Amino acid sequence: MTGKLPFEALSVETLATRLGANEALCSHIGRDTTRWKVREVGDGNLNLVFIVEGAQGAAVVKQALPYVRLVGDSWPLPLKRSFFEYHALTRQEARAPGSVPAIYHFDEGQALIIMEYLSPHIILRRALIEGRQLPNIARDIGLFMARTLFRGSDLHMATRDRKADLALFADNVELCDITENLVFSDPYFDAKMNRHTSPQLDGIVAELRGDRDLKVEAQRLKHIFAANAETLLHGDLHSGSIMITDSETRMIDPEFAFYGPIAFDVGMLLANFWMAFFSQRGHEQNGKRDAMRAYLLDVTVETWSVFRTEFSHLWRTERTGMLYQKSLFEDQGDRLGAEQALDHMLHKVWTDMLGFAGVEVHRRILGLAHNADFETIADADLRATCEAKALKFGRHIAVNRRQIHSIDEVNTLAALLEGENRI
Ligand code: SR1
Ligand code: MG
Repeated sequence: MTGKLPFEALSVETLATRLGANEALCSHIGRDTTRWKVREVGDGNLNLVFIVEGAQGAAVVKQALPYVRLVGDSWPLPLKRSFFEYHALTRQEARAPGSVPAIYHFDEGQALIIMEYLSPHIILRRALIEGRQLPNIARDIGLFMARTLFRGSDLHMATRDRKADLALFADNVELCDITENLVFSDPYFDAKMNRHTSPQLDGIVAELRGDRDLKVEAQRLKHIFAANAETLLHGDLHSGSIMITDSETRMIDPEFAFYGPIAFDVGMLLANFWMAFFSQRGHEQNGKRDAMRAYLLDVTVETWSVFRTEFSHLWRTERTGMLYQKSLFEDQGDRLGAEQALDHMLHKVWTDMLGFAGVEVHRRILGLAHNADFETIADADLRATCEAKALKFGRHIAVNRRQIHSIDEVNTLAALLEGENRI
């Protein structure tokens, strides 16, 4: 296949014929296509994902479709998201080595990326629903976020390179548009594709949509998201974008990558841990999940702590960009000045992170794209009870984010809400 052919979606039936001469794929899995086994395993909202197994190994072939898979061809979406995913993966690998799948081949015209098959990894969200406690995720994800977010910014990069990258990713307009609408606006009015557990949540949904402080805050956060091109974000760093084993963690799917605020990835990620926490009550058929709940809150504490510590370390050792130059601080013997600026920056990340986390929780319960943590709770009353607690939590941290000073405070609130038994 060459990039010059018109785009054509792959299928289980056509993949071997169409990619049988692809050198990168053949060299990883074997050339004998009669021995290839192809499965389509995409369970995300947007793309096709194939696992191709050959005599020598396996690989993943991910292909964008010209529309949103979740909705269908009534919602067109450009193929170029594959280009942004490819470029984001290469930068993430350079900035946080070993944190993403290896790329074997990219075909822009066919919007496909051939990459490492991660096995026996599973999606982190699934593991959390099953009640598995993974020992390394907080450290691995905290390091990934600090390294990619610091090293992709003007704190570290040569500003000419960062500006070129900013221009490259600025064209990821349609994927940003999805986030701008689905995360920051749709949950707060009667948007066409919204859905929620009804009638159980009707009352609280009406309350949130009438909540002026919340709506203003969501728009302030949208403004920060759209107008603060600080660093190259993953852009969709939820627990469905992370693959794990007991000892390994890899981030996948950065097709929403663009230059935005440092706090966005951190907030989205922590929101997904808090949603996992609130959903545990719905997964207690085989026993109580008290230990899992305690684990999840510990994970939020450790993730934030690892992120802060690594970001601070990089600030002290790799601050080579045009922001907060060492010539103004350390080179003049003013180490405290550099520490003061770091404190200011981390405080802003903290405050904005809470806001982004709050609206991410809301959109997964009120908007189009729900998450399996809640969706797999079959009993609608039980699901609504879990969701209502999460909605209250999201509202509190989004609106009060400037008055909340520690992650222990946030987790105390989560535990209090979790203990409540009425909606
Ligand atoms: C229409 S796409 C819906 C959601 O799926 C992706 O994973 C992103 O989270 C997006 O917001
Ligand atoms: Mg995705």
